[in-house]
Amino acid sequence: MNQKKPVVFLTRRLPESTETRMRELFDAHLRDHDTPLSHAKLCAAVQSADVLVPTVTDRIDADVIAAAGDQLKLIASFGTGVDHIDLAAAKARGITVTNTPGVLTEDTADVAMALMLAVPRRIAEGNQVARSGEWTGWSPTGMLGHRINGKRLGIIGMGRIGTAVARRARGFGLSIHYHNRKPVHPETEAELEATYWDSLDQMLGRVDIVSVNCPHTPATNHLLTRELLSMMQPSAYLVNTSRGEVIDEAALADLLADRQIAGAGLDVYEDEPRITTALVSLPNVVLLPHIGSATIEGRLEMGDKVIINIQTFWDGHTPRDRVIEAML
Ligand code: 8YV
Repeated sequence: MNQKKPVVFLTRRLPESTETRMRELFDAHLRDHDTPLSHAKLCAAVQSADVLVPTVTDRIDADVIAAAGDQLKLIASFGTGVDHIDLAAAKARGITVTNTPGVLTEDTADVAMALMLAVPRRIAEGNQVARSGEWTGWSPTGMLGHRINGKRLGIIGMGRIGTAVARRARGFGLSIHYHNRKPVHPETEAELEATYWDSLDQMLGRVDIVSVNCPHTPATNHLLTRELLSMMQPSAYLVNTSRGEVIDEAALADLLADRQIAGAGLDVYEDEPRITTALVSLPNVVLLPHIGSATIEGRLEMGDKVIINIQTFWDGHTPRDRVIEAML
């Protein structure tokens, strides 16, 4: 057992109770302000830290890993996605990477479901009309959207979040279709009465709503190319709560503008926090600022996971949330 407290460097402000516990347990270096760190400051931080706690807003690339001192042994990320970390470079330097899976599943699925309802039912537009002072009253033909019940949902990536989305969607009368590297357990498939599509393009042409729930990895980068997006029905909607990079965003904006896709609900973007004006100017999209996991409860549980991962590692054990490249 390690007697010395690890030097733990946090790149962002975390919930107060998480920071307090980190101060008690570790030699924690906390930020005064909650702003993303520059690349240069990240490189400086890893020169003396035993443990780095980054978030999705930090690019832990090969240069940052190369700048790390030999004492850096753990990158304990605050979040589930690990596409901001060069896993191969970390592995080559013998640095363990952990994340916080499981605790943001239900929250993210809620936001996916909210977007699935908001876009076809024009909830965001309705909110604007109601506040504008220009609402002239109920009309038989006013603000008509499209029905959710009875439609087909196509989920790309049937992991924890995809499955949680499917469970919610069933309650709204959607039938479940999914594309995944492999079919889910037969019990889960039976529970959800889900149909597995080995071919993504076949599925895309046959569903009414597409929900992107796969992680962003080299294999899923621009998985939804212009060609694949063009296979969606013109009446179909797309929802993304995963990572912007899974979709060719420029192609999506073009297809939405041309009404070759009816609408989209997006929580994530290719170049966050920049959102392309091509998307912002469209009336048939609902845009959120990456709030899929943004609940107080979720953030506290993420903080707990980070602490447990660091303590487990520092005590000489393998943290349960160790990220293995092959899992992605
Ligand atoms: C997190 C996310 O809040 O966990 C993820 O992968 O996308 C977010 O919802 C973020 O990553 C924090 O680092």
